[in-house]
Parts: sequence; C-alpha cells; structure tokens
Amino acid sequence: MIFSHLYFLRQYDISDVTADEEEVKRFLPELNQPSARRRRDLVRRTRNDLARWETEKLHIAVTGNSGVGKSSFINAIRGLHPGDAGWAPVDVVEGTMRPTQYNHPVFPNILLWDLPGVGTKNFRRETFMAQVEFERYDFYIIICAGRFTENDIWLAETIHQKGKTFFFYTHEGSARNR
Ligand SMILES: Nc1nc2c(ncn2[C@@H]2O[C@H](COP(=O)(O)OP(=O)(O)OP(=O)(O)O)[C@@H](O)[C@H]2O)c(=O)[nH]1
Ligand SMILES: [Mg+2]
Repeated sequence: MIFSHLYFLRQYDISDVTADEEEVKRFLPELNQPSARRRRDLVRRTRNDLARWETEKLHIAVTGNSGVGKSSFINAIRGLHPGDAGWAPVDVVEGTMRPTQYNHPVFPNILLWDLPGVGTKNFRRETFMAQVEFERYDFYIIICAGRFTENDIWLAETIHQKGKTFFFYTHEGSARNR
C-alpha cells in the first residue's frame, strides 16, 4: 500500500520516492477523484504510511548452523567487543541457547535476534521453528561459514515455504569449519 502513495507524493515535491507501476495504476482513480475531503484523507494516509518506518519494529532473525558466527555477526553490527555491555556471548561450544534480542545501535526499531544454531541435539530441525518462535521475525539472515550445508538449504526452503524472506551472509569460516 505504501508504494501506491509514493507516486502521489511526487505531486508534493517529495522527489526521492519510487512507485511500483501496478500500484500506481490502482492508485490513479483515488488520485483523480474530485472530493477535496477525500484528497485530504489520501494525503493523511500517505503521510502515515511513510512515517511507519519510524514507529514499527522490524524483527530480524540471525540464523544458521551452530558456531558459524551468528553472535559475532550481531556484535560486529553493534560495534561491540568482548566485555562491552550488551555483548552477545561468543563461544567455541554451542553458545546461544535461546533466541535473544539485541537493539540496533542507530535504529532502535530494528531488533536483531540471535538464534541458537540449527540442527544440534537441543535444536533439531523438526522442532527448531517452533522453538525459536518462527512467526516473530520479519526476515532472516542465514550465516554461512565457508561451506554451504544441508542445514542452510533446509533453512532457506523452510523460510521460503512459510512465506518469509531470507538473505545469505557468508564469511571465510574458521579453521575448524573447514
Ligand atoms: N575465523 C572466523 N571465526 C569466527 C568468525 N565469527 C566468529 N568466529 C569464531 O567462531 C566461534 C563461534 O562464534 P559465535 O559467534 O559464538 O557463533 P554462533 O553461530 O553464535 O554459535 P552458537 O550460538 O553456538 O550457534 C568463536 O570462536 C568465534 O570467535 C569469523 O568471521 N571468522
Ligand atoms: Mg551464538
């Protein structure tokens, strides 16, 4: 819906917006309708939609195999080092044992969730999605260390089947992952 309003905002000299063509087509009848009251209502709804990013929370799940650097990734994004307040514990053995929420340092509405590693004895694939409360997250970042594994494929397929989005982040991996 937000995109349908972006074309309209161009009329109000807000130029750094883009609009999906189909959305614009759906939007045009509203734009052309003659009632001043309804046009004002349209402007109000448009402004509300555009302001949503300032108030709505975005839940991002950081997932992947155990030990691939999920907690380290979150610490890096947050610019934290070992011992800093709020540092996500990093370990060489299964470290993160429950989904843990961290705030983005600049955008407080962005919440990064550090998930336990998938496919371990404590977090088997069969129960993983229920254990981490799959529905909570808006999208997923799957961390891969060096190699692409069956668990990564399983995560991607499962997230896709459930109608959500994922991104892969890969890094060189540690010696013990090779
Ligand atoms: N070489 C290398 N090692 C890393 C990297 N990121 C993390 N590590 C190391 O990998 C180990 C595991 O890191 P964590 O961040 O705890 O990994 P995790 O995915 O959160 O692990 P679990 O919570 O147990 O699933 C630690 O010894 C880290 O120092 C990286 O980018 N490169
Ligand atoms: Mg961890």
